[in-house]
Amino acid sequence: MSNERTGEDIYGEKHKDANEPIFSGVPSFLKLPQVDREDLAAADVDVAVLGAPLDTATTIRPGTRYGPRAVRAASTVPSPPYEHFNIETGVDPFDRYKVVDTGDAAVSPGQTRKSQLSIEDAVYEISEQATPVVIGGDHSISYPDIKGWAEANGYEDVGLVHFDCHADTGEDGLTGFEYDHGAWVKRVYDDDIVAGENYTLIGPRGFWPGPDTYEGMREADMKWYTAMQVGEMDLDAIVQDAVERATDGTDAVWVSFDVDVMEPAYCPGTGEPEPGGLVPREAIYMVREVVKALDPDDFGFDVVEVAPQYDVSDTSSYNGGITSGFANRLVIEVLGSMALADAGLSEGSPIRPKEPLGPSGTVETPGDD
Ligand SMILES: [Mn+2]
Repeated sequence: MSNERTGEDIYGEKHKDANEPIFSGVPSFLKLPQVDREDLAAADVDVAVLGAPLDTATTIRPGTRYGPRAVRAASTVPSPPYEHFNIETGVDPFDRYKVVDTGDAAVSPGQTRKSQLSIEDAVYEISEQATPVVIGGDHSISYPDIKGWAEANGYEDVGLVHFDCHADTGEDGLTGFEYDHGAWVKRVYDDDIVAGENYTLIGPRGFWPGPDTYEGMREADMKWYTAMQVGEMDLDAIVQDAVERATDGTDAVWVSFDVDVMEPAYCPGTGEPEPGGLVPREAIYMVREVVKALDPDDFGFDVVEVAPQYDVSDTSSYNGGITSGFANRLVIEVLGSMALADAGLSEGSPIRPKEPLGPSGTVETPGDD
């Protein structure tokens, strides 16, 4: 895509020099520059990554406290960090945005609410200067994520596009905790940050929450597309509906992605896997298209529930398992779509073959005789 600056302009000499082997060096996200949150303004940052390693609001299998570190480890593949031209979308977000890693929010296991408020403060601080991209942690972090981001920007009405196996609209969690990872949607709804008609859930299935909660969602004008419907329907129709609902009368849109929306075969590294989920192409496509249709200046994103100890693939050398790798990919896709939207483009400039795709019809095959 045409652009006035390049990654080299943004990242300077490090743009080339940082091309070191993937197993070497300090694994910040994508090995991007590390900047303290209080220095974001001086560093003229566009997008800031934050880790939120909290998992004590989890009721089933814990372990997402290791999520941010695992996603960072997976993100160092491939190198170099500042060149990510996506051959399908034809866009390199690092030619447009200065993206940095701000490290993790302070958390204290055993002090769940205090940790959530610390995450809220960190996201607030980031959001005063940059677009927040938060890597969890369990899904309870999305309440502080959205609150901190909305307060820093003065957003009163926020749209929410939520990819998840679970609605997370429970009044509280399995054991009654109000700030449980299954209750954060109810918290933003009760706080009047997200109205039901601005909320769309993509990918639910299974048995939780129960019918009473879904009745309440229906009454609140919330909408959802089950995982089976994602498989059956035109993905563009789902994307268009979710975007229209999220942007209707709102100031900004948050996209929240729980990796357990995925079929566990593709994302086993999560606390509560459920059969019958999305395949990566469906998820990547929808995330791409949703974010492309939003205003990148009034936007935030989190990816949550990566629990690397349940992951498979290359976890022993700690270059990340397949679930961590998927979460890393989603973040890069989000950045790419933001860059396209920021440039006013609906698509980038992928390099394509000279010949149109499909058989040319000019070659005689034996069957023609
Ligand atoms: Mn979930």
